[in-house]
Amino acid sequence: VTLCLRGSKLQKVEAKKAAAEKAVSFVTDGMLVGLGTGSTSAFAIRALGERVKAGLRIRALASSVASEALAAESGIPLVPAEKMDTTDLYIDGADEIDRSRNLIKGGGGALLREKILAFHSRSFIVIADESKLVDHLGAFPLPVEIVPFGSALTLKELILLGCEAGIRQKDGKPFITDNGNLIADCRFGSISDPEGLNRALLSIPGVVECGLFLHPMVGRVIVGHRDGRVTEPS
Ligand code: A5P
Repeated sequence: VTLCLRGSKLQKVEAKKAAAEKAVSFVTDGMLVGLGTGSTSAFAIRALGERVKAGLRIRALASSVASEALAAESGIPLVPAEKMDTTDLYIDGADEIDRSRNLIKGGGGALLREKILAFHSRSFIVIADESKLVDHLGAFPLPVEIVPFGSALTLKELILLGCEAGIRQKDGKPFITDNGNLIADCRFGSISDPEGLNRALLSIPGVVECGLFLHPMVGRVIVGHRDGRVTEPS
């Protein structure tokens, strides 16, 4: 059983890597590239670093402190935050992807910076292994970034929208985002109207952003499979 589990984990890693490498093959000289956050994005950052070492000339913007550190370690030239501009290509993972290319993101807690970079990109490629494809969004708890001030009241409002919600914890303490905020993980079960929910969430004072990345934000979805193939679901 242990060997089997280890094997399937390895295959998942290969699937993520295959999707990441395919997306990185679209990066060309002179591009400003947005770097996502999470384990799949980490493969993309490392693959991009390899291409930079081989002579590719690009600059990059990172969606989290962790991705910034990985990019620097991988030799990718980074643009300082105050010189931020629209990226030519943004590459990032997702927690769930539906058939209309709507996403849930933020499992890693970086959804705010990710959404800013995704919004201000000329092209957004989502990379994932096949386990992220779903018929309906919502089985994965929707991450919502909220400010600490009044967070108990904000949480009550979130629950009134029909979910079970809790403040994300890490090592026995509330998880704090790179922006100094909290994450409320909201279990809606199945989200039938993502646009309506996005609007309702953003109308609550104290909500900074939510992890719904909705069509037409996403340009392409590249899915890696356990046998190493990559496909683009239509
Ligand atoms: C980070 O905040 C998230 O949006 C990630 O993109 C998402 O959680 C996917 O992460 P993995 O690639 O690690 O599954």
